[in-house]
Amino acid sequence: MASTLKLILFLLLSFHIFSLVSSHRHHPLDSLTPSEFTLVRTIVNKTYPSSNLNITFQYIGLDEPDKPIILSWLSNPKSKPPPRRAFVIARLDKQSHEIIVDLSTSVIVSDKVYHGHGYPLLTLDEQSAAVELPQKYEPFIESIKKRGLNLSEVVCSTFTVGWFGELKSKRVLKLLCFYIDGTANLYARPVEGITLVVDLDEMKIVEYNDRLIVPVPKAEGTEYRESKQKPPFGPRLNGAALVQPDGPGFKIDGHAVSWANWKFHLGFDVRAGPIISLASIYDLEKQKYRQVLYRGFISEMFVPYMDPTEEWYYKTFFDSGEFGFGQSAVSLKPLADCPANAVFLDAYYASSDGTPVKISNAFCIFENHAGNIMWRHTELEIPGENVSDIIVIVVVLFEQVVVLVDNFMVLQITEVRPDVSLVVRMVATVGNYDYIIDWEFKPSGSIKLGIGLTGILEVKGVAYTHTDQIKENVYGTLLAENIIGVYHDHFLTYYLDLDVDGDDNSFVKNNLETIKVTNHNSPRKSYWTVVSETAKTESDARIQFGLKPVELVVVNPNKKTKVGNNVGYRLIPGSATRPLLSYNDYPQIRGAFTNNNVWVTPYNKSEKWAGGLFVDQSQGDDTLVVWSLRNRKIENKDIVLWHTVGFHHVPCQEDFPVMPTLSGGFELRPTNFFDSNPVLKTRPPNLVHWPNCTN
Ligand SMILES: [Cu+2]
Repeated sequence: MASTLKLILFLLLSFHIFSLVSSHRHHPLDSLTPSEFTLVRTIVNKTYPSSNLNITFQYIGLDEPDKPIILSWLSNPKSKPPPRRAFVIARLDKQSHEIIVDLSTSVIVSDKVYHGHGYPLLTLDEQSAAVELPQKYEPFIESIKKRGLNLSEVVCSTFTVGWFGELKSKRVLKLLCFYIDGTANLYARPVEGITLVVDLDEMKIVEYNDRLIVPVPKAEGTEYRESKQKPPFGPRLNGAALVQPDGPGFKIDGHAVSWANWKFHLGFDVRAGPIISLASIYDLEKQKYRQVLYRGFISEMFVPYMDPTEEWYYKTFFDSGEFGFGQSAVSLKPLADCPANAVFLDAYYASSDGTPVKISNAFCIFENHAGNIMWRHTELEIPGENVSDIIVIVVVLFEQVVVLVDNFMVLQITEVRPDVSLVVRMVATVGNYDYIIDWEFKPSGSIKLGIGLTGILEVKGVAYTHTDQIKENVYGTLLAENIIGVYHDHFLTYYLDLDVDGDDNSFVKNNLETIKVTNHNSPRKSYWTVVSETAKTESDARIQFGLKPVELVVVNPNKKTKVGNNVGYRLIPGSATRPLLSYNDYPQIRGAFTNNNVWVTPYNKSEKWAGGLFVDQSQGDDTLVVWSLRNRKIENKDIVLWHTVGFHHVPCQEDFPVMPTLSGGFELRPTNFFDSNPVLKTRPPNLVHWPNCTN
């Protein structure tokens, strides 16, 4: 009996060891695993054992190996992968520590105290603790009573305070509170006029201001839950089925994804959210994969509100660096957030005490059959000959038909390729707003980076119930009775380390310029042509959209197509939106990386976060703007393209009580990268036959 038990134990143990071993076979760019988070926690806690030093982990993420190390590993992926390291930002004794932990040797490689401006990412735990404080704070209880509200129906939320010229500041955040009586849409019912300031190191309320009483908007009309809606319902939408009887056309090996002609690595970071690395595309002619993007992610998101009054002026958020896009990732709902053919992946981050937290279904990956056309042509110009030929042609060529137009007979050729793409999706719900982040890979070589804005607007309570009553500046749109949707912007800055067919690239501005015809050889008076300019240094590559027509291409000056063009990838922007705040306004000093839509920098591992590593209450001294001032050489170098996509948001009534998705984004598109159309020889996808259906 005992020996049987031993055998079972042995088998269980071996299986456990085996599963550990197999789960430790990392790609060097894999995000940290739960056991690695635990290891980091153990190592750091062991270094600071004193229990009265209340250590909190504000950020733990992969300290990715240097690029040359990854590239050399890639050339021989069977070789030993580079050592795994974690980068940690911890708060300890009111100081921010930057710690690097070597996970293979369990050793702290470096630990330095940060003395600069700004503070790290806010953890969910400290925000949860902060919002509990008002419930026991006597002046607040009094203010709520004064308004005739029920304290148990009041919920507070956290808001970063920004920076407005203070020389020194404590690590604080502000709380604003909302009334949830009769609705799940708490953001629609602000208890306006009260501001609380919480010191996060002390975890106590240090400032309180009850400045004015404004009617709390009513609950009626604020619900978004289906179960709470009353008839009439509509518009009615019919369902559709999406089946892939042969399964998905993509493969996921760990976090490496391959599909059609693409392969890439999908990582997750508590701050950035999704990180796409090592995206390369298979060239059918050259019979090999060719590099496109070494690494891409959303580096920062700047959301300044346009209300300068006491309760609102500071609302100038940096959603990625203050709240964390990854930390804000929510579990995706199958069949709703993603289609039926989607595959879901979980993600992990570390909570403030360092223990791993799982976000189930944080990503979905799916083949997108959106009903779009990849390419097509109908040819009407080829004359037909006689009817018997026509019949032969129709039978043999299947897609070719013949039409008779006014007795003139033509052979009509139609070729169509339906578009299919691969989408990687994550949704970050940063408080009231929901951001849908899509990376879409197309067989044609394009990468479309989509961003969808939905969720609840940040609104302000006012006394007005009709626009006729408004005689002052209210800084927004009256959306419903007592509710103003305040004007604001969303600026998303993407980090795009393009490696077009190799890591040494150049940035080319193809200016479209009007040429006047001055001689009399042509009846034309003008035309436009392309005048190319290669950016030599960083200052040549700062672009504001909308000023003049230009095509922006990242080329590999060392690689040419058969006919001699430099291989490249072009940036096709979505909109020409730029900040409207004065350059010397404090929020814009911190968000100055949005002053240009495009920046190009030489690759530097430490330059990741456009608004700086410590963004909360930052003073704008560690931003993309400051790095770029060095005006480094960028021609035929390993370069990084930074692109800001902006939205000026003038709220409208349709955005209330929940906002239909507003979509934006941009495209990275091959430009003389291939020798000809890379999807010329793509066959239409196989027809799918329903398993038990004869008709
Ligand atoms: Cu908005």
